[in-house]
Amino acid sequence: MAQVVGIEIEDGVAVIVADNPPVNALSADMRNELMWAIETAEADDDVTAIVVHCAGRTFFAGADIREFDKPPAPPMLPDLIDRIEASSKPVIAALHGTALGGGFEVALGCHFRVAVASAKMGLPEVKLGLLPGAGGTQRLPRLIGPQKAADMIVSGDPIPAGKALELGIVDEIVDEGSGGDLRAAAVAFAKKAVVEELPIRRISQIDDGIAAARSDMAAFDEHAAGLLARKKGLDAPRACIDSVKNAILLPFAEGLVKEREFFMELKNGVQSAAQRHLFFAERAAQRVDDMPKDVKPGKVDKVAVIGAGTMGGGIAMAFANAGIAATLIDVKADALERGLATIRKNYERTAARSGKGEDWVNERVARITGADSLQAVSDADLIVEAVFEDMALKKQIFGDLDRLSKPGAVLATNTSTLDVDEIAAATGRPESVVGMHFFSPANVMRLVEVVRGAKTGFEALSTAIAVSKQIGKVPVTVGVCHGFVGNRMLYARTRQVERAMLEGGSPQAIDKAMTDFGFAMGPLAVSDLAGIDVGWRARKQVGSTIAPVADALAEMGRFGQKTGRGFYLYSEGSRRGEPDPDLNALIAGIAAEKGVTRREVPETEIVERLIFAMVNEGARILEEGIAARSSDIDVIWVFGYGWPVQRGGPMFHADQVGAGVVAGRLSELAEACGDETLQPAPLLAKLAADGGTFGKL
Ligand code: 3H9
Repeated sequence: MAQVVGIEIEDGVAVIVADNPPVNALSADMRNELMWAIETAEADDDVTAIVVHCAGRTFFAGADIREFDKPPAPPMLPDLIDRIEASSKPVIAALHGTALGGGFEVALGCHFRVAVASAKMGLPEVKLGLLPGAGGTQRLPRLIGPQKAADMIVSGDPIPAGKALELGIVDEIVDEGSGGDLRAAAVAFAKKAVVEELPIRRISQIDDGIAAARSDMAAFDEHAAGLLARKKGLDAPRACIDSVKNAILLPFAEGLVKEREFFMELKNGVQSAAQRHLFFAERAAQRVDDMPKDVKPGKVDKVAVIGAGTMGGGIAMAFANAGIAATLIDVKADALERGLATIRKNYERTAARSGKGEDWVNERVARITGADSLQAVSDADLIVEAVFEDMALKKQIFGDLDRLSKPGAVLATNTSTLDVDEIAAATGRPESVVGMHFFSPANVMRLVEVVRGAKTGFEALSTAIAVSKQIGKVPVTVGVCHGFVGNRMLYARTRQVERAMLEGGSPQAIDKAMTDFGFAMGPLAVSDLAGIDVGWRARKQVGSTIAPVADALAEMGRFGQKTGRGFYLYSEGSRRGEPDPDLNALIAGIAAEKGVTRREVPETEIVERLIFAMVNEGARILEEGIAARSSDIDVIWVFGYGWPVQRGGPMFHADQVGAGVVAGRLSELAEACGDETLQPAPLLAKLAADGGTFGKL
């Protein structure tokens, strides 16, 4: 019967080998066969100990997430793990790659753990809107104490094997660097366990770590409150804490039952569905459906970034952080000097905050070299132009790059709005030109919109995608239009933010509606932070009149935080905006000029106006083929614009609300205010009529 699990006997040790590429997910087949294997090995009189080992690149990376949308199939993972733990013969987990989620829980059900030094382990379920549902919240606190367990479970971040050894999670580390072999080491450990009669260690029966916590629950509660403080709006972290608390207060079996209840409740809820959607959406976004299989991305060892402003500096840092040498080019010597100084200052600030030393700063700074002439692009594999948004200047630069860069170099523009095809036409090699739209601050924000021009070649495209991944970004391929996907939808939202203000919604009410929806900051507080002048200048260039209130503020020199006045007022040195009592009169004046009648605008209407307008623009973007799939739009908004993960992205959210409801409300709003852009896009109208969903597109 075995398809994914085999048993190999070595010197009386049964090595259970699981092989289910790519990540050895614990699918129903896998659970079934592991149950068979453990029972077979235990029943075999010639077997004295058991090793659980995985073939391929990793130990089990968790439950099979795709199964969560189907009815549960036995054996359930907690039962399998209980069975492993109950074994009368010592069971040793041999860990390599990433032992995550249910995979790590299998390891915790084993009696001992041996790991290669490069292994990582952890419980990332919270990132899928879940809690560990196969004993993780009950066993880990018993092994390492509830506070440290809560740290791992609530953050979801994996830890390296060395740290796991320190915490007492792992019993032995195998150094592959000096020729160590994991399977051989695990078998040797198993034999030692038999010969030395090491007591079988069932974590469910350990009480030491939690006994101390039981006598000081206040300390745990305080620690937990700190962990939850930054998880506003998310259900899973709270459940993680409640379940760890059960580990302290309840017998193991009862804690396990409650953990299962939490797990099922979260799994069936919309937050986890949203976060699971994003897990697969992030991976799907990296695929270009018509990319021929034999296209290989070019190697990028050296990057040149043109323009030493905030964006260029951030981009150079993003490469330097990943160990790629970058030349920062600016023809203005003072701008270059300022740019390089800012980079050093940024690294020093990070080092001071995170306790990193001078060496760390110097190492990164040394990867970035300054140059004041475009000639310095000559040996770069990838060139990213990041000068300000001026088509004539960009065309001139790309003409120069055509002459100066080596054949095969990828020529990327970081434009956030301009026509990549027009820029590419300034060169004699448009197939090498691509957009790489980073988001500010570029060393932090993870999204890169990879803009595919009409003539962009597959090699350049695949290199831009691969290098973005290499530097830890989330690349999403988009087509050419004004603002691409993210900013185009942002403009649609800005138009409605402004309309809501003119009709009577105060900046505070609008920001509150969006933070209640789940955004960390409202759109107007963000404008004040980023600088109202940024959008104002961009709108002036294209003659856009969508933001009369913001434009009026900018004309008055009210640029936001940097001038102490914007949509809010900021007292000296404060980043907390206070409402401006005079702003209402200014907005009312603009409304009167435009003939807009003012009224009370309810919060629900603000949310619908802003969010549904984005969905509508997203539908147009899909229709035009600017985004390849609706889930790409969700990834862009989550990773580039802080869309709340628990709402899965604008298109996922629209499916939750229903296309019919979205289209209906948009028609009503369009009617009421005469804004034709609010009329449902043909695709949205079609989904509404057919009962369809964006999720299928
Ligand atoms: C859990 O365990 C719940 C339990 O507590 C309780 C249960 C009762 N399932 O990321 P990659 C696919 S929750 C299904 O590109 P990498 C992935 O979609 C789970 N599929 O590779 C992709 O498919 P495709 C807790 C999965 O090397 C392919 O494998 N575990 C799963 O960059 C390659 O993935 C996690 O949350 C899965 N569990 O990174 C871990 N994992 O080629 C989730 C991956 O069609 N996984 N796939 O696009 C990861 O974090 C990364 O995949 C990993 C490898 C680090 C393992």
